[in-house]
Amino acid sequence: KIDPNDFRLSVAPMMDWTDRHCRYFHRLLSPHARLYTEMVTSAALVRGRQLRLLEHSQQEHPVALQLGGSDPGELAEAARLGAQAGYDEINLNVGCPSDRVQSGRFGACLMREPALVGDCIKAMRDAVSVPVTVKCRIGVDDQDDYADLQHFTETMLRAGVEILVVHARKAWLQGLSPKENREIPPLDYERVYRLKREFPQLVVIVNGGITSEEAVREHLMHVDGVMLGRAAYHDPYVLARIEAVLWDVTLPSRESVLQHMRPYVEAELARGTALKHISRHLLGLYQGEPGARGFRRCLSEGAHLPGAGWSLIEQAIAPLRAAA
Ligand code: FMN
Repeated sequence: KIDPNDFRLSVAPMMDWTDRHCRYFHRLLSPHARLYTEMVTSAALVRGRQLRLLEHSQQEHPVALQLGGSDPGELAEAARLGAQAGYDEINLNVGCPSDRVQSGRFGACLMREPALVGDCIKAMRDAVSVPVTVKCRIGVDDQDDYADLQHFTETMLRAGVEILVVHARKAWLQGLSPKENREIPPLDYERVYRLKREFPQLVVIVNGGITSEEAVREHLMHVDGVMLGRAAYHDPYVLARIEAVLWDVTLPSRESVLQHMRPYVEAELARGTALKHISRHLLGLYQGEPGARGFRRCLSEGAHLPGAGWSLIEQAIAPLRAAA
């Protein structure tokens, strides 16, 4: 049985960003947030047998695997592999507009084919017992009336979707880069709120442009959950502030969060992971604080040097500690 409370806060799937190191860090900042993997294509898992893409640590839970694809049989098999690997949720990407993704017929272009998405969802649901969820946009190209979103949502509900994440802007499939598609089409939160009013049984999560705990509070008056993408990456401490507000816990210091990374970093270094693959996700921790630039510079420059280890992180914090 799905508890909407479990979906109040999540961190968006982001290619090249939300890898397992990043998710481990975000988990320390927010013990309750739902974390999403980068998108993994069903073809990579099923045809390519790239099962290493499913690697994650036990501390990441609750963690969702995001899949990209449009072949019901292949997605069902990929979902099964994901559930078997321990993921708590399987999410289908129906919102990503990049060219590469369109050529394989998945991502946002699938909003034009709700029936096909419905078939994918049914096949995935038959294959796993964890929730199967969808992440979509409010529209694509000229298919951007509320009625289009309503029809898409009805089809998802019929296919058994109980949780829908909606990036509150449409995507232009021609002419805009993926980055422009995250900035240019205007945000329309009201459409997402309306969806929740009209489909109260559906757990609705709003995404797009959310950057503060105040904004989170406001959105939660209208929908079940919020999903943060870029803000969580560039200013990760916002996750701790939101956690403190939503779950009424005391705010940990930035430094204590970093110190909790230490055993993880040391274990990863011991298995041969280079520090830079972990430290790049930490660069924004002091965003907005005095000394943030020095911290960022020390970490980003030092992490490329051979043999970089935990002492580099201590070195990056030292001036901030002295200032405090
Ligand atoms: N959305 C997906 O559904 N799957 C992805 O793999 C994915 N990769 C992304 C990579 C980057 C670097 C960024 C910035 C966004 C990506 N997105 C992807 C979109 C985000 O999940 C999110 O919907 C979008 O950034 C809007 O939320 P925000 O304004 O909070 O960043």
